[in-house]
Amino acid sequence: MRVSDSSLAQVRDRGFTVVEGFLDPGTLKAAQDALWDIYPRPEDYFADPRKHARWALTQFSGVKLYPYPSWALNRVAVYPDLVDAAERLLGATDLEIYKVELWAKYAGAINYDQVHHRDFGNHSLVAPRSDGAHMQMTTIILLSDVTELDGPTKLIPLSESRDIPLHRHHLRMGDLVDKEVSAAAPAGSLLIYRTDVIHRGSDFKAPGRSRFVMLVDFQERGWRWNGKIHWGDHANRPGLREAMVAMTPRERDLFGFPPTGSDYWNAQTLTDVAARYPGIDLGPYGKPGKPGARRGAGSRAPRAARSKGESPPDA
Ligand SMILES: O=C(O)CCC(=O)C(=O)O
Repeated sequence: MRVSDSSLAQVRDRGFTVVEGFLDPGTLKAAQDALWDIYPRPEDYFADPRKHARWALTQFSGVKLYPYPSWALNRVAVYPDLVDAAERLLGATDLEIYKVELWAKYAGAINYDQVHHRDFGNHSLVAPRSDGAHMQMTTIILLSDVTELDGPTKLIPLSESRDIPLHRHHLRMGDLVDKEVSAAAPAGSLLIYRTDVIHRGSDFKAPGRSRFVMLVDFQERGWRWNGKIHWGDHANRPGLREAMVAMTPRERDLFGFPPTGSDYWNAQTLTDVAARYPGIDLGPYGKPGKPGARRGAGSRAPRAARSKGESPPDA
């Protein structure tokens, strides 16, 4: 579902919004089914929690970084309406996905209550601009129903926190608890929030409950003091190769893959990248040639020489 302008205005003004029915039913069902390649099904977990102790060591034990073994999960991060919302909220098309995590929580595994915090503390070296310029867009996509019993995210509207200096990104719980808005919503819903919004994860309120979400964070490329992950560090992990093959050039670009028209692309790189990602369609980037002679480190031709001798094949 396309995120409405009024929902995006709510992110700018209140700091967050919840969009119900965001994922289409087919995408949601396929992603839910694929969760069990990674996590114990709730009935298996609760049959004997001691057998699944690895998910209960800390409240972050259920966090799994992108990529995942299946396209059904990997595609959620580049869901077209999510990318569209990021472009419209951030007012830019040169975007990057700077973090994707899946997070499973099981009631009773551990106490999932968090202190109030602002996410920029570990998404940026500095502080967000309060005028919203170059905002980072953080999201939580619900892959299971999250009722008040299921540890919903609790958020404080910006209007209630304007007097709390930004440098305080972790706060002891106080009167703000009374101002919390719960992001309880059905599976398939999307929570968008800003990194200067005070919020917290909360614990389950009943036994036998579980919560599965995917967190996908976007930012405008170029502000190098912001970010969390370099995807090159994850390129050899299962699922990334298949994801790069399945994605469009635009979707790959969100992970830092060289875009069409980049002077990275030449006959040699087209051939070698095609060999690294069997099945990938590199047509939009140019025409492959014979593998080029490999240059050793330090022998990179200066830019002027490269543009003469190695112009992109479609240039
Ligand atoms: O799990 C949640 O609902 C929120 C988690 C969170 O805010 C965090 O870990 O920074």
